[in-house]
Amino acid sequence: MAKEAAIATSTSLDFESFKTEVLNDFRIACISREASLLGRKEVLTGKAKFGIFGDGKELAQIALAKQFQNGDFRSGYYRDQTLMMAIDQLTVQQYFAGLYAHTDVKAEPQSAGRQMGGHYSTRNLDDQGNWKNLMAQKNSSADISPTGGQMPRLLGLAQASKIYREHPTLKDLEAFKKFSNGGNEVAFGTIGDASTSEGPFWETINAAGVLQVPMVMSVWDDGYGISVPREFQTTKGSISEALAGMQRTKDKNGYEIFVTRGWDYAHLCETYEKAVKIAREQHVPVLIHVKEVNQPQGHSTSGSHERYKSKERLQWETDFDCINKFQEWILSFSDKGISIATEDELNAIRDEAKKSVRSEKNAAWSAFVDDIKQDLSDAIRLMKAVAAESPKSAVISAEVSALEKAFEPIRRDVMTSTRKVLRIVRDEKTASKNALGAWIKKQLSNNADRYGSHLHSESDRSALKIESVAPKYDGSETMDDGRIILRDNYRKIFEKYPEALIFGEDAGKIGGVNQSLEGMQDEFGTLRVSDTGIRECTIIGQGIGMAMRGLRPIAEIQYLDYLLYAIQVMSDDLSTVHYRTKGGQKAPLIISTRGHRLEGIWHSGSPMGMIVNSIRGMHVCVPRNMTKAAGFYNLLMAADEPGLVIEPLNGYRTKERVPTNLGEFKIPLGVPEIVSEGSDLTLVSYGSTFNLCEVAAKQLSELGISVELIDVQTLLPFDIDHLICESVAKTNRLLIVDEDVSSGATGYMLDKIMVEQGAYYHLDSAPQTLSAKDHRPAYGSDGDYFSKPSVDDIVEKVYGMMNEADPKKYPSMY
Ligand SMILES: Cc1ncc(C[n+]2csc(CCOP(=O)(O)OP(=O)(O)O)c2C)c(N)n1
Ligand SMILES: [Mg+2]
Repeated sequence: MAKEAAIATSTSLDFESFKTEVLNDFRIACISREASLLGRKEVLTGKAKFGIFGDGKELAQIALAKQFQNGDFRSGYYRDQTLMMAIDQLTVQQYFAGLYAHTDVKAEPQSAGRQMGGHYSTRNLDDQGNWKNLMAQKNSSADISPTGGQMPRLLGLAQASKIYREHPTLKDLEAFKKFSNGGNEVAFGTIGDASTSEGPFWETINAAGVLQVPMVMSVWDDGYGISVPREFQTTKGSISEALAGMQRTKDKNGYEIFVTRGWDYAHLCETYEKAVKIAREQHVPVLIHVKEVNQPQGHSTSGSHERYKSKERLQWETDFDCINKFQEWILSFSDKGISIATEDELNAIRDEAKKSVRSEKNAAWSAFVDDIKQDLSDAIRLMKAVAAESPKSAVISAEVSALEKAFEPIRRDVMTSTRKVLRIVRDEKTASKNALGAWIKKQLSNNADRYGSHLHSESDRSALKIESVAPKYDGSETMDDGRIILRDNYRKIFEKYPEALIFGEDAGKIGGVNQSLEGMQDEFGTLRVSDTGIRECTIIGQGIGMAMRGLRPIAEIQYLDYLLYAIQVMSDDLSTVHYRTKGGQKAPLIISTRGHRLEGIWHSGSPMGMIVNSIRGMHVCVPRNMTKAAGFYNLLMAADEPGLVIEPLNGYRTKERVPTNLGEFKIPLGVPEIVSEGSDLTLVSYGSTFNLCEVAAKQLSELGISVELIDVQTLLPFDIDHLICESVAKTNRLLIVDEDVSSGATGYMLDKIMVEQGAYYHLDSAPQTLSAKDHRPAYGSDGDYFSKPSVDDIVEKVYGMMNEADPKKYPSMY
């Protein structure tokens, strides 16, 4: 590109300002590069465990950063250090703190040491868990490692701008000014060329084109995904060619697609300026294919690129090193008698970058080590005191001196030594032993905070702190279909929360396949109640991104069976966001679906064991009827964390009493309901099988068996106050019933009740479980009968347990 044009595109800056800007960009590029080079050394010398760096991607990110405004969001991946530095959201010291896994959030604000280096984020919540003013800062959603995993949420981050621009009331409400200024914010996505092979990439790209959201998608195309070249990844070996059909035309919406090169500073700047303007002003998604991006150090510290790159390609990495190219470009100005800088001046910038990065790295290391030093000196002092009082002082002293001599000891070394010493003196009764034991306990608790806090909200709006409100009834015993209770409850939610949105397959125009949203779109508009494509993964992504920008989305997944398409993003992204930022970000998304019963292999699923084990960090509600479901929605709306509500599929047309306080009553989480009291056996279930248990309990009472019937109501959290254990203490027998596979959610519940709650102590019979068959349920009512627990199965299972206990009273049936 011509130099004059480059100057002109720089938003008509005068030459001095232009020069300053260019040199500042050069400086950032050099600093970032030095951080990559030194970062690799830190890993190779053992000071950090793993390194993955942004070398070679500097220029494109600097060009992008120029267009990044306050309120904008990034959803990217591990190569984006330069972007984070250029938008002032990452210092070099913080960068190294991340590499070392410094657990102090002040030193390492990205994740407080929880994530590998190279995983970036901004702190969007204050210390109390409340939203900061996101319009006063540049924002990055927290990265995750699965390649392409940043894509679904990117869709929602971009869609939030559209909602804020087009929503009839939100833009005028003071409370939402911290999230948007009339929807002018852009969501910037970044991805590597190889990761565009992932399904979530294509799903997101298509959905953003359909939705027409302000998303600027950059592909850093360095030609490799670790060792696998682009030709094995992408049709035509080019993502922009493969996506060319998405290009918008005069009459049809679509994408604006740009192609540029990773070493061409002027063209990059020009491209980003044009591209972002289109996205920001017109809400049109944009793809920027940045080709010819370098990878000077190869993929990561896990291997060397000499193993798989040709000599020519390795030579190209040097010849087209983007910083060298940038330097050439700067120097070429002098041909025309205008000078940005001389070679000496540029070399001075490089030298200065080297020095400053080294000194910031040293500062990060000192801060990291200092944090551990205190623990180390306390541990040594306490162990020495133990040695002084113990007859085994020789072996303890050896342990102490090994720790004293250890090279760069970490917390694990300190803990291992102290715990070993405590074991050595386990039979001694000395004050020093007690002091050491107390100190170890305190350390375990401190480290539980360092490494284990913030899986859930710790704010005032934690779901566990929201007060429950019982459904009220006016005594008229009005009954209606479950779906009507849900629908009318949704209406109340939508009136109360202007930021509430619901979307999913068939959720809009027809009001859901079960009519639980009937008429909602007419009443609240297509922006708030909308149909989506068939794309469960990005329906959740829409929800995550919008929830990160102050909206309250309810993402509809048509059937529980299809949640599997979304489980990856729920597990990797949604469930971990609060934890992986140590409370720096949240996404209070509600996911609504329906499952259990019905018929056929893919319309009757209840894979609850898989679900509860993959989404720790979320709440999982398994209501047995729609009043309960509505109560969970109301509670989750008042809270600030994500939850999944699984409505019982066969409950939409079942009549229920209609509460008078729709939208207000709230069912607490983690509190089972003892639906009927009994003395012979505790029968535990949830959702649709609970209703079968209720029928079975009546039949059992005719057989002279008194069952205490408990609905667990939520699987995550599970029975916080151990009510089930109390029940078992009374009945001394336990049967758990559900329609997951064997050892699925029944195995989970059994562990909770027996191990965590200690109910084994009260048992007179072996605890039992009754679940569905391990095959998927066959179609039709007979398929259901022979695949899932029936009332007969439940009755006979309970009866069998009683027969074993008292065969005289309960003679064998078979
Ligand atoms: C889902 C998933 N599969 C595999 C990996 C392992 N992995 C990490 S990076 C990477 C290559 C990604 O290449 P590309 O997207 O081109 O990004 P680049 O590293 O080249 O910038 C792979 C396969 C992963 N992190 N996630
Ligand atoms: Mg690549």
